[in-house]
Amino acid sequence: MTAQSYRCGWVALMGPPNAGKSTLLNALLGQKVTIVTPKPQTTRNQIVGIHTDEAAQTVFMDTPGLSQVRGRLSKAMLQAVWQSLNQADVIMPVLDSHLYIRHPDYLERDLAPVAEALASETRPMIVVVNKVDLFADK
Ligand SMILES: Nc1nc2c(ncn2[C@@H]2O[C@H](COP(=O)(O)OP(=O)(O)OP(=O)(O)O)[C@@H](O)[C@H]2O)c(=O)[nH]1
Ligand SMILES: [Mg+2]
Repeated sequence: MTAQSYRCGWVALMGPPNAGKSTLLNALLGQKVTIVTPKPQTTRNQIVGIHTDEAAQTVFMDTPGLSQVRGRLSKAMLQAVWQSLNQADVIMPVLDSHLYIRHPDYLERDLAPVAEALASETRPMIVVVNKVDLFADK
């Protein structure tokens, strides 16, 4: 491999609280770098994990869950989200698919702050449909 073909990029994991962003980051890195709990709003600041392989180095940024419920997200938490989004080359919204199968009415509510944040976005996005292990009919 030539030095020119080695790639480096920043990826921001973002999305509603409890979607599994921190779990995904730990899984991608193969080690625990960020806290995972069943409680929403666990991630409170910007957490970064670096994945290195022969082809690329990827800096993954975990962010606090974006919630529509005002007051639940402190200024510092919101700032951590914007800081990560500003730095990102690629944005990965993470969604708890099992939640929306059980509660389709929650989808619009949860997506509103995410859609608002990404409304005029032109960078590449990878939407992660998470927690598919929780139902049989994929
Ligand atoms: N079954 C299942 N559970 C998952 C999966 N990913 C995450 N979880 C569970 O979902 C809960 C929330 O996971 P977190 O990774 O803390 O979620 P988060 O999006 O970082 O949450 P905040 O930081 O609070 O916004 C935990 O109980 C995880 O174990 C998955 O793919 N499948
Ligand atoms: Mg988290």
